[in-house]
Amino acid sequence: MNSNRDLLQDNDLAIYEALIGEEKRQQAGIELIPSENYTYPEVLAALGSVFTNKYSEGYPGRRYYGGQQFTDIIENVARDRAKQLFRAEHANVQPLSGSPMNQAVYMAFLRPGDTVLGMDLSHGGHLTHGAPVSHMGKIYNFVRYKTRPEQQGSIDFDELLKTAVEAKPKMVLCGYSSYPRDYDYLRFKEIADQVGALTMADVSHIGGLIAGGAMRNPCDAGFDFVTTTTHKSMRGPRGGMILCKEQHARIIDKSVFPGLQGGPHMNAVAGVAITLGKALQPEYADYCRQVLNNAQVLAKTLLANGSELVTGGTENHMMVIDTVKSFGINGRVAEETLDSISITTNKQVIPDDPNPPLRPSGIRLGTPAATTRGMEGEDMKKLGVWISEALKRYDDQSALEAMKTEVENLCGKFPVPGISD
Ligand code: DSN
Repeated sequence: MNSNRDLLQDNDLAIYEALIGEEKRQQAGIELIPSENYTYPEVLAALGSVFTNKYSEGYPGRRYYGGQQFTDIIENVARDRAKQLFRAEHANVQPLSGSPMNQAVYMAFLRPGDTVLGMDLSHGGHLTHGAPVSHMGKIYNFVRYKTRPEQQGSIDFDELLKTAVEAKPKMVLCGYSSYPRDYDYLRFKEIADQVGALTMADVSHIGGLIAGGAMRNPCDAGFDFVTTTTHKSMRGPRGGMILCKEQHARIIDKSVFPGLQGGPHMNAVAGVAITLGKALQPEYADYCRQVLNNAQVLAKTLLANGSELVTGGTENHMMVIDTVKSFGINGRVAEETLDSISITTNKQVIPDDPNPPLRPSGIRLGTPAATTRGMEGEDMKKLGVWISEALKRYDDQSALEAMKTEVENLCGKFPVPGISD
């Protein structure tokens, strides 16, 4: 019998060839975008399974369509594993991804015009945390707080308290997509309690690292809502989860469905269940520690070779290089230069960036994907030196070509999970 892949080759050559091209690209180079990872082969199997055929509006035991005996099993397993890993009272595993996940929380507990304290986008916050270009930023009144990049990116909590007293927010939101530090969640909670606000942490980037015990867990600090995507450090399929206190469970579930979404993607929910099962294994804690160790080595190598890092270093899996200050090139040129040596990163705004988002002043890098491939400290040192050399010699084609060969030789030793020869 033909494999699914043979069928694809026979019946849709354009898509087949793009798939083969993407596999070759992923295998030949290294993924250093901090929000990306290589998922488990078991998750790829679930994503391509018959669960994709099923509509499952509602929740286990309370569905609107028949035929749910197996979808109920996977959703219950996913919810139980999520609660166990995060020490959460309730878990909703249906959000299709990060943005709807956050919208479902806002729409459940805020009214249009309500005030939310959220981290400024250029300081590392996310679009859905109130950036003026997002619909969320238009519906709610986001008051932005900033970090102190020159003081290791710390948050000025005295200032935050003053802002909270003045703004009287309904919700205090923390979380980030480009902030290389950890948070003191208890301080956020204290401030929220002082002004009677709800607390929400969007830990999408570090959800996996929290599940693996390598970073602080806002559920332990008594946050009302903790949201996380499942495809970043967690290594799962694309999706989102909302963890909350039991007292909010009914309202959150209603907000996800029927409030915001229709049928959940049950093939992805199966993948989330598998991913959370992996995160419960002892090896997963080792993986998370190695992600952080690799980030330390990469950051130190970059610093030693001429990079200026936003906040001066990292406490998590990511770092941001100010490429304008360090090498006199903007983030777009830096991203393209590294692409040309098979190292994938992304251009990134830095705090209060004077440059626009498509030509910002930096790039963002992270270690979850490289760690998944089995890379360790010595490999990070090599990558750190090549990145620095490439950014210094961005207009030297022959030097870049030589580095590309070295990068691809290294990557050849670390197969991408789920891609066969
Ligand atoms: N696109 C994600 C990231 O790269 O951080 C956030 O949504």
